[in-house]
Amino acid sequence: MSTADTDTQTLDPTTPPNTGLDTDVVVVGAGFAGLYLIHKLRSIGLRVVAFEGADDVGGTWYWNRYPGARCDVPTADYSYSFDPELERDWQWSEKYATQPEILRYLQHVADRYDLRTSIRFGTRVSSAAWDGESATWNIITSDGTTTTSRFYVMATGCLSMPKAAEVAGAERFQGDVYFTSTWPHDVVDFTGRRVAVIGTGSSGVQSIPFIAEEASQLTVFQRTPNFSMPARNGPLPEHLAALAADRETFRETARWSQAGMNIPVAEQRVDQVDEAERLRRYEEVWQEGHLLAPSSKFSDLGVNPVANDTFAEFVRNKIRATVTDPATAEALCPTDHPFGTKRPCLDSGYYETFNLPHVTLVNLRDEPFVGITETGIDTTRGSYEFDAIVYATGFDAMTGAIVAVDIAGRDGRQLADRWSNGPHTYLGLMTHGFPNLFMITGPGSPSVLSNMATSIEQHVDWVTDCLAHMTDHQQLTIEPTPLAEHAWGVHVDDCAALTMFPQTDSWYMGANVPGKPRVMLPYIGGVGAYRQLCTDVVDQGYLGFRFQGPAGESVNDGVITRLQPDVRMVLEFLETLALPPFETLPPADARAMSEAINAERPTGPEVGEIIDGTYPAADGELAYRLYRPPTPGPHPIVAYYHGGGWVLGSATSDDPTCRDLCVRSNAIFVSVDYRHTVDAKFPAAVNDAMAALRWVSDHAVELGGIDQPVAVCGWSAGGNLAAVVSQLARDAGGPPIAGQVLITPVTNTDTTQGSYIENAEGYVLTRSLMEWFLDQYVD
Ligand code: FAD
Ligand code: N01
Repeated sequence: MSTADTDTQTLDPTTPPNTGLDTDVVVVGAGFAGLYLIHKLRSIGLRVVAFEGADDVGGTWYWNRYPGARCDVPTADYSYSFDPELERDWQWSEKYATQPEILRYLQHVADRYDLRTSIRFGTRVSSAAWDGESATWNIITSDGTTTTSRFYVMATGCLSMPKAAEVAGAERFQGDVYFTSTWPHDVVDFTGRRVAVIGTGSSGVQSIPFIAEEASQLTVFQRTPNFSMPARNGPLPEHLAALAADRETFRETARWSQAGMNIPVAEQRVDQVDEAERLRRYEEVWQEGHLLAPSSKFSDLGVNPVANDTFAEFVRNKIRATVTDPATAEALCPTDHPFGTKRPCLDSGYYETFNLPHVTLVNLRDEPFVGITETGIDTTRGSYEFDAIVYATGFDAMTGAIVAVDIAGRDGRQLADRWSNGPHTYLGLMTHGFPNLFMITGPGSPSVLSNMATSIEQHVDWVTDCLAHMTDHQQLTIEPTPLAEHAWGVHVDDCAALTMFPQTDSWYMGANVPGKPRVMLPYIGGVGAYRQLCTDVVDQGYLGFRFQGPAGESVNDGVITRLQPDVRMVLEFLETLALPPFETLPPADARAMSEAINAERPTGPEVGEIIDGTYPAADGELAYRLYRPPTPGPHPIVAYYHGGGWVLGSATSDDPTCRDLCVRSNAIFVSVDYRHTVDAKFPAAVNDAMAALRWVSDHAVELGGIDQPVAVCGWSAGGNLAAVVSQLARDAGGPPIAGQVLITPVTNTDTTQGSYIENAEGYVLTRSLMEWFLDQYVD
């Protein structure tokens, strides 16, 4: 190790050097992740040097010492599980432990496993450069030292890079300034002082009631109201008893769960119960004090805006019932984003605080900042004088601490450049072009959408196993392939697209930092599913990774998953039914089987009205079913063609889908029958589809539609018909078509191409089934 400063620390003297490098692994960060990493890496005989900018261990829990700081994942879940002895020895005192208690725990862990000997405190990593010739990372730290290492692991935290005060004139203020994210170690006493808090995320919501207890006057500056539920903290959590009773089951359940903690996930949707039952369950949620309590009651709050709004309105009503001044209550009610798409909070008396006579809410939506002055804050409506300003304005999350280090990978490529349009990772663990660089809970992993203790342990275990594998196989470098990384990015986006997260400006989307690319940063497919994919990658011979060693290069290129989680769920369910392939049945039996499967589906949401009728098709009357939204009309109107390979299905076979489309798009859907191929081959279905389009267009106003062109929509074979009638209508000069919605349409009959090959042997829609459908449809 070369150094500009002679005062160097002895680093991990327990293992002798064996590579000519200063160390085998450089770890950055000594929070939950860094500490466990040091312990694990040392346990497989690797030399470790860790750098930590703080003076001590703890990470998040070292820096965020603001009044009221606690975890909001139950403490029993939010702790290490790797050592049963540690679990038995450490006794937590509350359901949600305070910052001092969690910090003491992490200090205890550092002492217990003698981790400090590997850590250089008060030392920041400023740059890191990969030398491809020697397969070495050169790490430069704030003390001017360069450390050479084979591997470089960033355990730098998802929420460790505070945002700057982004209010004009912030530097002018002459009073005291505090950031919740870098709170002083000395006691801060607000007694008798006029205090401003800017920001109402988790840090603001936790600290505001405590600051209000001391301050003579507290003014809260709120830009976006957040959803918060009472934490109901207490000394006797049932959780701790459950953990103590059967630790291994408790931990293993969390590891394979959706969010890395012990709470059941609901199977019932909101629309499957009546209003009284719904409100009863929401009241239970309110009493429970758990961030995931809502999703333990209903399965669709995260994906269905109508369902979500029932809970959002419940919370708003709680706020209205708590806050006595109606204008303040209304200002505190979140209305611009679905519940959960910005991180909700758990609080201890947050809303009640606004009933105190010395506490004022300033709604920045009504009166934006003009700027900060020497003595206070000016808004468009007035000037406020303060002795202290507290910024609870959050973090440059997930990527901030990583790109803050000047990282140059292969051929000098800068990480910040490579990620300029958003982070690119494989599994959130590594990024192409940066060999031997690992991230713990990096972007593209469940990380902040989970109990981070669980996710951190899983990542650390994976990385350690990987390095052990490389040692065993004499591999010097590892790097993900472009294909694997690209496909993972698509999968992360696919999962996010199923939810409402992308609609909301949140730090999950990078939207809280001016100029930051707007992409979904964490992976929302679930902790258990993610763990399985990481395991599958290894079991398939480190699929998607390229290794290099003295024996040469080995690449096992490929894609770990193409399936969206909802599709995976349906397919896996269908597989459990072990049904005969449709194409082995006579068409009539295939239809009967399809109807039997459909009968088992959940019903769709309530719509305003359903009308069954008939329309004049090409060769006689055929059935239709009309779905009208529950809102006042007239509505846009859509002619809908069901799926079923031109062999199966009917005007009513896509009932749940049509209900869903109707409610979500606020449009009338008219699902029409068309003749099946067995009764009448091509072009009978097309002729009927065209007749349906004409009839719906001609009767749009009568059916309750607005007097405008209709849209067409179809699923699968119905998507094909919707596309075909659009082209025919265009060529025939009408009817005019407002737009097409083609849901996984059949666009091509060449079964030697594209998805026919990719899914040839897959579930249900195999190439042989598609060929059977086409054979039935066209001679
Ligand atoms: P951190 O704890 O953030 O540690 C990273 C460390 O890296 C820091 O100490 C930092 O100084 C250091 N570092 C960064 N860059 C450099 C550099 N270039 N050079 C040297 N050192 C560097 N998660 C939950 O699951 N449940 C909760 O209840 C919960 N509560 C939270 C409460 C607060 C107030 C905050 C801010 C976050 C909370 N989180 C919670 C998320 C929390 O960050 C993680 O749970 C966890 O503590 C992260 O651990 P870590 O080791 O990955 O990162
Ligand atoms: O940060 P945030 P945080 N002018 O980004 C506002 C974890 N955590 O530190 O929403 C005016 O959530 C901003 O407004 P808007 C947890 O994961 C957990 O509170 O951008 N306002 C918002 O109100 C959490 O999600 C706990 O419109 C400005 C607030 O500041 C994450 O850390 C406790 C502004 C920032 O909220 C971050 O939480 C604490 C500006 N220029 C943290 N800039 C637990 O309870 C920002 N804001 C366990």
